[in-house]
Amino acid sequence: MGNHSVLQVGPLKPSLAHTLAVDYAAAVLPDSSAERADFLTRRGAEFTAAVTSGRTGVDAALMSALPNLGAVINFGVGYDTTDVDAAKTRGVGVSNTPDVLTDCVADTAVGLMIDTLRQFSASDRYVRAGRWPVDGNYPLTRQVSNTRVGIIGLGRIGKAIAERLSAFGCVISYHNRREVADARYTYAASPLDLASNVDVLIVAAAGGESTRGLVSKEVIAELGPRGYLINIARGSVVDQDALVEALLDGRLAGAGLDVFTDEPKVPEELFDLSNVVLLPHVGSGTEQTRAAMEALTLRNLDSFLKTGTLVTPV
Ligand code: 8YV
Repeated sequence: MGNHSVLQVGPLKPSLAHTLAVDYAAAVLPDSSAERADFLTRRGAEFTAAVTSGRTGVDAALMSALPNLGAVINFGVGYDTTDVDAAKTRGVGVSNTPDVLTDCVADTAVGLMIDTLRQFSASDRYVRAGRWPVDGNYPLTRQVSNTRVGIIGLGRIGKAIAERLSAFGCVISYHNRREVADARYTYAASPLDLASNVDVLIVAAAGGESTRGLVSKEVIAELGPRGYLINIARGSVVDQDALVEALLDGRLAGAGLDVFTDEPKVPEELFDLSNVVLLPHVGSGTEQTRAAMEALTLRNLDSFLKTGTLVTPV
């Protein structure tokens, strides 16, 4: 593989980290900032490829400490932690792992929506706490089928969610940067417009600066006390403080969240609410999908090392 040298940036799936170490003799970027600075001064110029995940990414500062970097290979579809503009300026390619996780993330969105509206997790806790024989039947919850669902971000994952929920008889509308030409769903020009016409708002937009806070305090207010928010995208797309306040005050019917602004930190004020479902960012987390993501990550790495091109560039 010529003069190539591979750097692992941040924790990765153990089998992927193992392959990188054994088959590619990859180095691992140290965690502590003192060690990291010393490592980069000594060895920064060696590396031509960095393998990372959405959790860590390669920012502009790290990129400039890796002057011979040619590619950032990202395990995951979201790459908001990598500075794509800086990469472009430097002629560094960036790849991600699209398509292979679409089904699992869409499954998660639908599962989370059902759990949130029907309160299955909370009902399970009710049974386990021995409350059924003592307190009687569980309170009534909200119907999922035939609801009006708004999707923010009608990309691959957004479309897969829409298809699934169409089978539930849900009426789908969406907001996207641009109207999607072949979409069968009603377009809303803004998140606010979308929120005013739906029972459930599902966030499926990419993270990053262009979508930061798109689900604002005003959008949450528009959803209102009968509305639900589901987020399987990135915590940054939602004003999390406003969301927590609305949930605590009963100004929103409920929320299902797989992602948060400062993972793995989750607002503890939400822990006691039965109308809120909290997942530890498991959207793509099945054996099958993670194996496919790993394989695509390695295909991108191999392709870059052999030909200088990426299989799935962003
Ligand atoms: C991964 C994700 O868990 O693909 C993404 O963007 O958020 C998830 O599939 C994550 O990237 C792994 O770090």
